[in-house]
Amino acid sequence: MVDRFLGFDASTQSLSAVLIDCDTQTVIAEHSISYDEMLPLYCTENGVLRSEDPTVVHSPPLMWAEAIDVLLAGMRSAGVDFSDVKAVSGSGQQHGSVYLNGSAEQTFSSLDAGGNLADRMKGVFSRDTSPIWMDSSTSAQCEALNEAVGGRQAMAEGTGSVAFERFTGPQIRKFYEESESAYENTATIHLVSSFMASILSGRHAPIDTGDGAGMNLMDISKLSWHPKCLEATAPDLAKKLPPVVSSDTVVGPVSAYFTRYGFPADALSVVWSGDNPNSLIGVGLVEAGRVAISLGTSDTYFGFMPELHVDPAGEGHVFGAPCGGYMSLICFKNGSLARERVRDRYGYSWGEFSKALASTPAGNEGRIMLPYFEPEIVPRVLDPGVRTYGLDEKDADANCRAVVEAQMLSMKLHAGWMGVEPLTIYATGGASANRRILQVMADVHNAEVYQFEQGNSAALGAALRAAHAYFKDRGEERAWGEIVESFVMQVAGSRMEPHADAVRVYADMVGCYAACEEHALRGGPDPGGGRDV
Ligand code: ADP
Ligand code: XUL
Repeated sequence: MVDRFLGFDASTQSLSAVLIDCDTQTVIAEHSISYDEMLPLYCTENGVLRSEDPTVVHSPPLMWAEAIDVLLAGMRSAGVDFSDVKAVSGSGQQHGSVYLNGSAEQTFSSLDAGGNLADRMKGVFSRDTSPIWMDSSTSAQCEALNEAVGGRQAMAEGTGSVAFERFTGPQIRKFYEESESAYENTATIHLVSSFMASILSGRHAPIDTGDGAGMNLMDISKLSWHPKCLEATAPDLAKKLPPVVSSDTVVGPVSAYFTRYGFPADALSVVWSGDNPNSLIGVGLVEAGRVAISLGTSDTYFGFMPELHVDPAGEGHVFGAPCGGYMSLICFKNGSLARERVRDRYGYSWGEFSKALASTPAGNEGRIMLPYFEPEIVPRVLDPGVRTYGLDEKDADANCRAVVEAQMLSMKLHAGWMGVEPLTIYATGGASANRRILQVMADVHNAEVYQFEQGNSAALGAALRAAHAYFKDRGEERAWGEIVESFVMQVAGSRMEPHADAVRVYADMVGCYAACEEHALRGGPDPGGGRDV
């Protein structure tokens, strides 16, 4: 018998899938499509739609649906065989919300009644676009929600995070305030994860406790909807949200629609989760003490957290962990796209960017950049703009180093509340392929850093969750350690050691970086050389 499992990753810029075989303990296939390239009709740039207001960032949910067809058709023509797939799950970019009218239920259950996914799904939306995690347009709603539940601390203790602009609750409230009749027309509100899972399942799928925690709507202790938050957000919200369930819930068999790609009729569809909870599994962080840094569209810093405690400064988040317990996380919006902005400004390739890192000294001779190309999540910056200290815009190599050092120093500065001084960091996401970036990571954090065989930890984590849920459903539950051990493999020889000299430089520099933040964001004294670009 062959036990194969498929994990999707519906991320900001692409849809990917990883097919694993639990018997041979191998990754069988891995495919990815970029929305901009493969679905140009939706006119996205880096997977998103911008508007005149830079704080408003949406994506078309119909594009995500169509991407499933494009990806699976591509995999089939590349010879990938789905006939032994036992279960499917997935990973969604977190916080984004999808608004469906009352016809969605019937549509999900009759996907195979003719046409492709995009044809079938066209009429189901009560809102054509979905606000995503990059949207920061809901400050007023955040303030109102924090107040309604008894203040920032009460919101953080109740839901795992203070109200954040990109979180789903504030976004829903804004939609209700601005488009009341469209809100009333909305029968169901999904996350990206539960929307995609609904397509795979042919019925409304629930939301798991990993992704549900990114909404400011879920009680983080009880792992169920928080009545006070729901009430404060919008009328009748309880009726519009799918149930919240544990991350190993089987939704049902995969929709009959997918037999056209060769999926067996009895393959199971398992609840999806957010990309960060999936990555926790996909890098094997099922125990405390180590952390992972994902360098994707966003940069995230996260770890397993056995006991619940929230960030008193209100910058971090606590989500449910798919393996039980919790995970802590901080998210930086100016991740890969900020590195790309600097790289592109000087017409560099990634190879040249790496050379720039190699040819400049740790600490950049005291030159510092605050890389707020976009509004930033941590620290909270609503009014974007890059600030530099002693850095000459014409010095291309120093600017490349400055953006990477800023990102790593900012992580170091803002992750203290998690209470973990990591000796080992697992690096994942697209930019983790770049070893020069990882050397800065190792030096700033004074930790060894490993790369992984499978760079897409979110899709791999989803496939591993599908496997865990499948065996549990059969009454043959396997320990998480057993599920992840053979797949979560560090690249042989990828271990990066911190360099003692650089570690000393950064131990001093973190204070200077904090002083620059203080000056730029809170009117602290000018640490010298400051000017904006
Ligand atoms: P997502 O969060 O959307 O899943 P990925 O994890 O796939 O994103 O990462 C995509 C990003 O990886 C790209 O935007 C690109 O900037 C970055 N990237 C890819 N290769 C390199 C490289 N060699 N060096 C630095 N960054 C890279
Ligand atoms: C996490 C966050 C991002 C998105 C997109 O809170 O906003 O990491 O999940 O990757």
